[in-house]
Parts: sequence; C-alpha cells; structure tokens
Amino acid sequence: MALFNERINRSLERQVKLAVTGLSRSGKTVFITSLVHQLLHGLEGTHLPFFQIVSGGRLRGTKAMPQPDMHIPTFRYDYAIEQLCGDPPTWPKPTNGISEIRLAIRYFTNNPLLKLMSPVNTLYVDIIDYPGEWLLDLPLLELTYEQWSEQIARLCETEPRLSLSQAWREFLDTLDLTSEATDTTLRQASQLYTDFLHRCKEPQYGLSLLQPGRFTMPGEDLKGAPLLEFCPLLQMPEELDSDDKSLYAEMKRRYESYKEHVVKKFYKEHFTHFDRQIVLADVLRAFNTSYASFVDMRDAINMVLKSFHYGKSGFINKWFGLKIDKILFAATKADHVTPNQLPNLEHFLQNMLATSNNNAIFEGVQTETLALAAVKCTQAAYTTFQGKKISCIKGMPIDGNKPVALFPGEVPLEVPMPEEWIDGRFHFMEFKPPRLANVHGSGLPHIRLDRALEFLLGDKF
Ligand SMILES: Nc1nc2c(ncn2[C@@H]2O[C@H](COP(=O)(O)OP(=O)(O)O)[C@@H](O)[C@H]2O)c(=O)[nH]1
Ligand SMILES: [Mg+2]
Repeated sequence: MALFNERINRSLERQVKLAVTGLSRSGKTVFITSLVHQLLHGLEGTHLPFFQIVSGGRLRGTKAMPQPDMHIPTFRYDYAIEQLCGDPPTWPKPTNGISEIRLAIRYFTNNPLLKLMSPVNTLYVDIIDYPGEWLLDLPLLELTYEQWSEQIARLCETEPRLSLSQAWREFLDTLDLTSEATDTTLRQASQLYTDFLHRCKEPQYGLSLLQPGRFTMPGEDLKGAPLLEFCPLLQMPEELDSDDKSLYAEMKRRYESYKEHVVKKFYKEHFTHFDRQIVLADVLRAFNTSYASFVDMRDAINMVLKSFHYGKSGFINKWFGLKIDKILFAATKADHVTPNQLPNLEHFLQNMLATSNNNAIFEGVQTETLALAAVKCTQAAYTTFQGKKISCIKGMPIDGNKPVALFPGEVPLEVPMPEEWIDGRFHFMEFKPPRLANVHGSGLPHIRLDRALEFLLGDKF
C-alpha cells in the first residue's frame, strides 16, 4: 500500500526530491533547519513575501513525516532546532554524511484539474543533505590511478600543499612499492595522506579541492573501512603483473574499487533520483583567507558542477540518467555583509561560476544565483566615520558576549588580483545565532530564503 501511494504521488508530481549540497561548513544543516522551520511556522505569511504559496495565503500547514528511503539516515531537525532556538542559541553540530527529511505540505491548489478532485492537496518534499566533497570524486571515474596520482603530485609542488604534505611524502620515500603489500603500510600511508587533507582544510589554509572526497567526509557507513586505505603515489614502478601482490598493485586495486563501490554507488543510489538541487557556497570565507584558498574553492565548486553537466549530457547520463531540472547556486551567510553589498555578492558568485554556468553546459536545466542567509544574525546599522555616514552591521561575535558594529568590507565585483588579497582587507566575522523572544511564533529571521523557496518549489503548487 505504501509503495502504491508512493507511485501515485510521483505520477501526480506531488512529490519532489530537493537535494542540498555544498562543501563542509557552507551552511547546509543551517539552511535545511531554517527552511523546515519557515514552513512549519509559516502560516501567517508575512516573513516569506516572495514565496507565493505563503504570501498568497494558500498554505494550509506543514508536517514532518517518516521518510520514504529507509537506507538514508534521518536529518535530525529536532536536534538542530533545539540548539538554534536554545537559550543561549548555538549553531548545530557539524555533520559529515548524507541525511534526509520528508515534509508534507498541505495547500489550496490553483490547478483546476486537481481542484476538481480536492481543493486541498499535499506536496511531499524530501530534502536530502549530502556533502559537496562527494561530488569532487566524479573526475576519478575518468582517471586511471596513475593519471590521478600525477595530478595530486603536481598540486603538491606548490604551497601550501608542498609543506603540508611533507610527512606523507617522506613516508612514501621510505617505501619499496614493488615489495609485498601489508595492511600496516597501507593503513599508515593512507592515514598520513588523510592527515594531510585534514590540514589543508584547516581555516588558515581553507583549501577545498581535496580528493578522494570520502577521506575527509567518509559518512557513517565508511568510517574506518579498508576501502579508504590507499593513497596516490608520487612515483610509479615500471612493471605490473595481473597477479601482482605488490604495494603498488594493491593501492591501484583499492583505488579502482573505491571508484566502483563508493563513487558510482553514490551516483546510482542517490544523485540520479534528485529533482531539484541547491548548491551552497561560503564565498566570503575565501575572502578572509587568501587568494590560494579562493582559487581552490572556485576550482572545487566548478568541479562539483561538472556532476550536473555530466548528469545531463555526459557519461553519468549514459549510465544512469539524471532528472534535475532546476539548480540554484547560493552564496550563504549573506548577513555577514551590509545589505547594499548583496548584489555584489550575487554578481561575484556568478563570476566564480562563469566557466560552468552557461547554457551549453546546463542543457534543459534552469539555473539561478542568489545571496542568502538561512539565519540572519546581524542588523543593518549606520555609523559615522570622518564625518561621513557609512553603513555597517551589528551582531554578537561568535567568541564574544558584547554586540559589535563593523564595516566588513566591500565585496568586489571582479576577482581581485593575487597581490590585492592583502591581510585585513576583509573582516567577514562569524556571529552567534540571534536570541529570539518568540522562536516558534514565526519563522527564523533570514535573508532571501523565500526567493530560494519560490525558485526551488514555487511551480510545484
Ligand atoms: N551568520 C550566519 N552564519 C551561518 C549561516 N549558516 C551557517 N552559518 C555558519 O556556518 C557554520 C556551518 O554551518 P552548517 O550548516 O553546519 O554547515 P554544513 O557543514 O554545510 O552543514 C555554522 O556553524 C555557522 O557558524 C547563516 O545563515 N548566517
Ligand atoms: Mg552539515
């Protein structure tokens, strides 16, 4: 019966799978939590002016429901909202895998056909949270172990990777790749390589292009699995027999099995079932860090986007087919800039995506870019500086107990030259979530979340 209902919902297009991705700390958990909160508490219609079903008074109510996919962990909205709405409010704990939540949205339909059957209808929205890092693995499918190793070796020729990879590279130098593989050596090599990736990720380096994606974001099912115990090599031995038991041959086998059992599996089991996608990017973090961090993030995001391109017209499509018809790219944490900087932030994101986001690549997919804040933690304010009125933002810094007012810097329209990324040019500070008097009386404060909802779901009602 459940399966039958599931099919009916799908055929009447009353079900939509909305996938949320982005690199770690880009704001996925907070975005989904706020989105669910907006819908659960959104009846009065004033806080989502651009989401027409709400502003037009057609929303009857929303309920969280048991999810349809039993093999995916549940998105813990209950935990996240408890933290965000606690006193004092705190940010939800970081997550590192895939999760899902189903919402049933009851609404008055405008569709004359559906109206005949029933004036009140239900749209089931399955929201899936998954790490953008997993999409960085797509290029591996087209690379041999040797080709991939060569790419990593090249990346490690320049700073900061050159210094950060030193311990791992020195260990590789001690190994005889033609000698028989042992579990201890494989484990040690992969551990040192994984440590290197984690160091790259530290805020002061802020690197994003880290492969394989599961080494830093294993997800619950793969933590500590032998499948993750390999690493690229900096030099390759000449010969390789098919029954070779050498370290080199074993590394290569594990790389191939990672591609087969992890990368392909993800595309087949999850990616191809998504209807709509939002890709979140914390563009401002790169500004705070360095030019190298920015370039790495831009390359990583563009690599993530290749999954959608290949899904529509390339090799993924040939294997599995992809349904996604709308993609929204969003610059998150837009409450870190003054309101007059929002257009610049959107423009800058468009610029970052310029190589991927064109019609030729996204055949038949509608795309849009937006700057948003899922939870607005700052207020716009004004201050005078040398007799001039300048706009600033006011909020509670993440590590303080007194509100601060600051001018965080202008978001440039074009990518600054490498020499222009000087220390202290930007102060995109992290803030605590706001304390609210009546957290369940209305949706959480946000910036442009209603526009995101209208783009992603508006046409489904
Ligand atoms: N000011 C502000 N900070 C945010 C917002 N969304 C996320 N953050 C910050 O970014 C961090 C990471 O967010 P999270 O949703 O856990 O990222 P995820 O790893 O992509 O799931 C949070 O702990 C907050 O510090 C937002 O809308 N506004
Ligand atoms: Mg998360």
